[in-house]
Amino acid sequence: MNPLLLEVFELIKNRINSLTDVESLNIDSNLSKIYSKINKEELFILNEFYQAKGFRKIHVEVAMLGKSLQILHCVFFPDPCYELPIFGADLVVNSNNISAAIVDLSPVGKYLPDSLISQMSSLEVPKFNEPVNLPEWGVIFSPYVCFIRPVDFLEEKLFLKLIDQYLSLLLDLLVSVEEDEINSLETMDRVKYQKRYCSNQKLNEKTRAVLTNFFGSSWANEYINKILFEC
Ligand code: BLA
Repeated sequence: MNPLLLEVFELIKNRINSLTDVESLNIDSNLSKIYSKINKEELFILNEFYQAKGFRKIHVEVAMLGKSLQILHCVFFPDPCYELPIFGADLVVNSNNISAAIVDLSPVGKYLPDSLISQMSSLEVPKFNEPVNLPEWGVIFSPYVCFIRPVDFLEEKLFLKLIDQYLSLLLDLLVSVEEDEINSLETMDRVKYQKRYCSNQKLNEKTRAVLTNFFGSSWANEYINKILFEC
């Protein structure tokens, strides 16, 4: 596996293990470990799901599709009773180059919480050499989204550090945030924003194209709707 993906995977797993009341969620084993071989290309997907205080679902996925494509996908979907952003990261490796690296703490309201805005704006985000433009559906991301193509090992390390800093801000926020009632207006509004996050992510034609190419369109649709962005 690509070393950066492995490091990101380990970093995220360590953060998950540090959560309060963390439990792994069982899913259909046909979907947690996927293996298939098509036209001599081997396909592996590993999915892990967790739940913890403050998070309704945490999903980490590693996919190795054929010889050249590797993906690390991770989303921390917050429990909507808490005013916590959605942590999301996606790293795509194409023929041993990181072709896309994105990380964000995305709002579940019009804006991120004020305290988070001040912390995120005071982070020293490096000036990466190859920023990538967001697609139209990317309006779900925060102004602090980082979407780049790392140009060298140093940038890979800096991106790894940024992922860690975003996770650290998220988990610090969890300690101070109050739990709202499940039927409060605030909670219901946050549910609405999580749904919008998922529906916009489903418009990612690049993800759909890759999954369709390897597994066919009906499998890809079901996987996107039920595993990646079920809400
Ligand atoms: C882009 N996602 C991509 C790309 C591929 C995938 C191949 C294009 C990379 C490139 O331009 O070189 C593929 N991503 C996958 C697949 C899975 C996956 C197959 O997760 C899962 C099996 N995507 C997310 C999350 C975010 C995200 C959580 O899953 C953000 C936090 C973002 N990926 C994202 C964005 C793009 C992308 C914004 C660029 C899309 C575009 O330019 O149209």
